[in-house]
Amino acid sequence: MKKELSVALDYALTRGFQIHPGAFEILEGVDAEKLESIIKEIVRDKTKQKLFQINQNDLETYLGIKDDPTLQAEAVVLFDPTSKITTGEGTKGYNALFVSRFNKLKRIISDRPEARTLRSISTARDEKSEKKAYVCGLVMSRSSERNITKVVLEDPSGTIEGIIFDADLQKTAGTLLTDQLVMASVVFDKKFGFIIREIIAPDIPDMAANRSESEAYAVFLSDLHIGSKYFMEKELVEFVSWLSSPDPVAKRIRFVLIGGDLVDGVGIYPNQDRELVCQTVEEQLAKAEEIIGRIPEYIKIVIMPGNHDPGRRALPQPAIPKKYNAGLWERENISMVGNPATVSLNGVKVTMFHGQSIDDIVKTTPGLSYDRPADVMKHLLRARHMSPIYGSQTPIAPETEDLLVMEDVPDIFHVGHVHRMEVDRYRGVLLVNSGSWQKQTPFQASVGMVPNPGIAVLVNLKTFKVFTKDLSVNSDNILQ
Ligand code: D5M
Ligand code: FE
Ligand code: ZN
Repeated sequence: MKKELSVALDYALTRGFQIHPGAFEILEGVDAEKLESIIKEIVRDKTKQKLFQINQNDLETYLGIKDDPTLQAEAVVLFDPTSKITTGEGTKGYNALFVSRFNKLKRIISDRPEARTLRSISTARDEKSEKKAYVCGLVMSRSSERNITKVVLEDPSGTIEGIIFDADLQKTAGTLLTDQLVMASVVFDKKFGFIIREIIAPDIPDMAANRSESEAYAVFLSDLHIGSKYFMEKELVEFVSWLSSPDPVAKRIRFVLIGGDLVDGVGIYPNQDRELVCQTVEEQLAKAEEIIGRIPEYIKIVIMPGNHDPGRRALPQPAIPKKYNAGLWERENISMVGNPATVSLNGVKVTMFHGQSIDDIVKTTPGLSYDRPADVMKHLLRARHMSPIYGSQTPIAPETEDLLVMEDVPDIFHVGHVHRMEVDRYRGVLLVNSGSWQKQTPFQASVGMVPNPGIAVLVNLKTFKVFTKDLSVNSDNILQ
């Protein structure tokens, strides 16, 4: 028994109280530092009432953990690419994809006041105006040499190369992602050609977030990698058991979101079989179902795929196909969605994206690192696109509609993939990278990636207060 618990029990017993076994069980689950005040308050109140027994009901009332019917649990899928996937053919498909990207992002950036005088690139090039003209286009390239930066933008009418002299603006230009859309003001100079004076990203407006009316909590998880030798099964099972414990926070949880890499998959990287404990996707998903099945049924669960899950590899990804595990699909409290997806939890809009593009962005953008995934997430919000860079490591399918454009601004942006739990905020949006439940793999150790696995992120959807539940304590999650 914990020392704090025996002290609390002694306090009640020496004052002539009897403690009911049901009450004792609840007390065992209460945080040590809260025990003293809880017991003192109950003893004080019940002494006044001359009732010298502490039962389960007393504790549930005091802790506010009685099943609260006013706690809403409404999960609605607002956007899911699964049924919208209509991949085009080859070059034609990619042309359609980029036309769609340009049009959608131009519509978004047109809300900016500067867009009132927007010119097409060919018009701006013909006019060669010495007065400021605004153009917008996808970033084809950016390059820096000898104190100047050059940026090439493309819209459906043509391309334009602009030069930047200003040091601060060169820094901004240095963080532009290839194939993202930006608006730029240019002036024509007889000696240098077009000089860029401003660069404006679509970005998100500063907005007050939607809030849940009741204090329901959501849990953010990702990168479980079930089936891998390094999957932290003991810790995840312990966390899942905690969900049905009498802990007052656990009792308020109504949603669990899983942001991809539910399982480790098969044949994802060379010689993966040596690092698997379950050799088939079906076996891995059966184990996933067994663990997820222990989550109380009143909790709504959303499952999105990542690059390790079955289905297709290219973005956008459809939901994990039913043929691999019908059980997950058949559960009433589970929604299987594609990647990316947007769900409403009691009115709070959550955009979920596994985060594959982070690898390409970290590699090509100065100042970004795997340790700070939330900074990369800010770039995605500014670009209003989940995966702008085309032709690098992240496979993107030639969809006729670009489903990776972030059309709606979320209240919470949930990403995973890099196995580093981090929480931040950007312009009223809560950024959650939900880390992982897989210990450091030999590959990660070889490239110096240090994950912080085994931490669940919990958000009170009314107050947006964030809590973490760290199950990794005392577990040797780093190989080395
Ligand atoms: O990816 C976890 C992280 O590790 C993610 O940032 C990519 C990186 N990673 C994993 N395997 C590789 C290989 N083979 N090359 C490059 N980067 C890699 P996860 O999706 O969980 O495997
Ligand atoms: Fe992962
Ligand atoms: Zn991943």
